[in-house]
Amino acid sequence: MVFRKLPGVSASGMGLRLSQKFVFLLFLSGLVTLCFGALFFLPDSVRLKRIFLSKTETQPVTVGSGSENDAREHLKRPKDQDHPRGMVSTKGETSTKLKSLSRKASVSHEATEERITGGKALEDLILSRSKPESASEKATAANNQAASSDTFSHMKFKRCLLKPPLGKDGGKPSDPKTDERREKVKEMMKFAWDNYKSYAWGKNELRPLTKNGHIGNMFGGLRGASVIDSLDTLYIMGLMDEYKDAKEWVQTSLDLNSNGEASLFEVNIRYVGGLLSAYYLTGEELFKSKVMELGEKLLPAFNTPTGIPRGVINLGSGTSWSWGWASAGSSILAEFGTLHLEFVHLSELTNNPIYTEKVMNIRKLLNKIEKPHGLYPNFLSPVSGNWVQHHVSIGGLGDSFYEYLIKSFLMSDKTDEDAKQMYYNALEAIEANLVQKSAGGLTYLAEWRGGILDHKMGHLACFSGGMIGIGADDGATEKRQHYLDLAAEITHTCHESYTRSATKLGPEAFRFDGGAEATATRLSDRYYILRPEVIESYMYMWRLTHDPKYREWGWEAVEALEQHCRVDAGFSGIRDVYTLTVSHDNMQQSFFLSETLKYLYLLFSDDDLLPMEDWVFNTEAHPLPVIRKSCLQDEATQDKTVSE
Ligand code: DMJ
Repeated sequence: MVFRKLPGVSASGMGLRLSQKFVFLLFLSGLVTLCFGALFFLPDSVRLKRIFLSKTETQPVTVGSGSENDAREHLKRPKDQDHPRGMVSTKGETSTKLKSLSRKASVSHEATEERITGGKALEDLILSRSKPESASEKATAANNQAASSDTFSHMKFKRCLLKPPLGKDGGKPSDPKTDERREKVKEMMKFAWDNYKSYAWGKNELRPLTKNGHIGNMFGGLRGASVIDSLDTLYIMGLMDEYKDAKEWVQTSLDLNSNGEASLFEVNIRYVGGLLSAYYLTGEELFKSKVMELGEKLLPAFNTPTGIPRGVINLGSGTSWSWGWASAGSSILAEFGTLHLEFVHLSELTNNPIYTEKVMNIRKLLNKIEKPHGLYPNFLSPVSGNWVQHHVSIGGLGDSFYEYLIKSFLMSDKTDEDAKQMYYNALEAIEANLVQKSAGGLTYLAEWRGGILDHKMGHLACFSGGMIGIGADDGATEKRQHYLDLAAEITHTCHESYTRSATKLGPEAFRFDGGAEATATRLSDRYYILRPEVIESYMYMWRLTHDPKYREWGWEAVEALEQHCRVDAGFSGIRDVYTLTVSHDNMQQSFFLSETLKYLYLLFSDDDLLPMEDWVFNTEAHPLPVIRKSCLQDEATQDKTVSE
């Protein structure tokens, strides 16, 4: 028997009976287990950690940026090595210990909060660790492991905000008429959501006429775009039952293991942006682990000689390529230039600099490259890093690149000086080359084709009123009023494009030539697909000036949407804004729930709902918090002290 073989002591020689020997050994092994376990569960000790944790786990991550090899390396790395290497905290011991504590299961947000406030959370952490894993817990175990490398992210961000995100009373305005209007917008959201839920649950968009769902091919097999795009809107509107349904869908049905071809840009602004803001607003770890898993799947798109990502990526294999319609295999400015906000936040959440490195590499290249008249053309080769065509537009293909420059500056707590400089330089070039005054006195942004102006402005370009407005404070002091005036003039022109149509909704593009003034002259430009940009500018201009006309203009849009776009089972785009016999396009776009209705709701809310000092909206209107580095570092130090 094994007892007899124990070296040194002969159990039988001590005259013990078999049952006594068994009890003795049981006691001995219990003691050993207890001592060993204590090494891990007792408060952290640097010395013990040095002995028991391997060296690699405490090394800061060092990853190169933007090169083809880095991305290939990333792809080659076996999955199980990916997280430990990629997600290791660079901040030292506190997070390393927490990581080892919560290896197996997700650490609940509530437990984390209690821990910070000195409650019994350490116990909770240990208990949650030993709970048996459910199927869905298993499915996200890898992410939870990474997510827990910095379990305090949400609390840290919350403590670094200047004001409560939802204001005093959810932004409820004191004026009854405005409140009534706000309630109307909330009702529209509920109607749009309920119909999506009834007829298209889990699909990407609702088809309100045929009462079914639409999947499309923009999201590479990912589903539920309307769910992800709605999470934060439902939450800020206080539609909590609906929000809970949406959250549950994410928990049970959002499958990120798709193998289809996705637009990097669309997945980033809708899914990454939507999950990030849902996480920051609610603190639900579920959203954090999902967004971390998704973020990682996007990295191979940067696998190009320049690090400029291609437009399309297969989310399963990581292979990427350019859009067939983009000239000479080029990448699109508005696509690769609209990743910065989300990717910087991915680095914050994961403690992994790789995401920031990827977008900083894009920034560096764009800053360095020669620009015709200071303008940024819309097509760039991801292979050579040169412009492919000299088409410049503040509307489609270019738009959100400019938006992300100024917003990167604002989101960095006004520390990202390069972004600021690039933004104001670009704006100067836009003013010098593209800003025009029509015969009728309307200010508009023309497009530029190799030096020749095309006197057309797209609906998409109407976001620029708001953008120029929010950037007015940070340029040269003497230009502040000038920028506010320019922002107001552009917003006015966009409003004109609405008032000059029969439906009071604006066309996809309007022109200022051949006698036209803010009207579409081509049949193919007459449609309206529930886009937000004009209303987005009303919202910003309202916050910046409190001129009541912006709320009135917003209300005109609500009435027009109700009259022409609301159908039995949701809201639909229309084919021609110039006729009252409307023809519906049978599509309730996910950005209608994410942007159009959210901006309307904010327009009729007090300014303390998602205050602009604390929040920056991504281009799909998902709010992301300002990153206050010094505050966050202080918080990290405090967290460390608490844990020691
Ligand atoms: C949205 O997905 C985003 O606003 C994007 O930047 C541009 N197009 C749509 C809305 O029109």
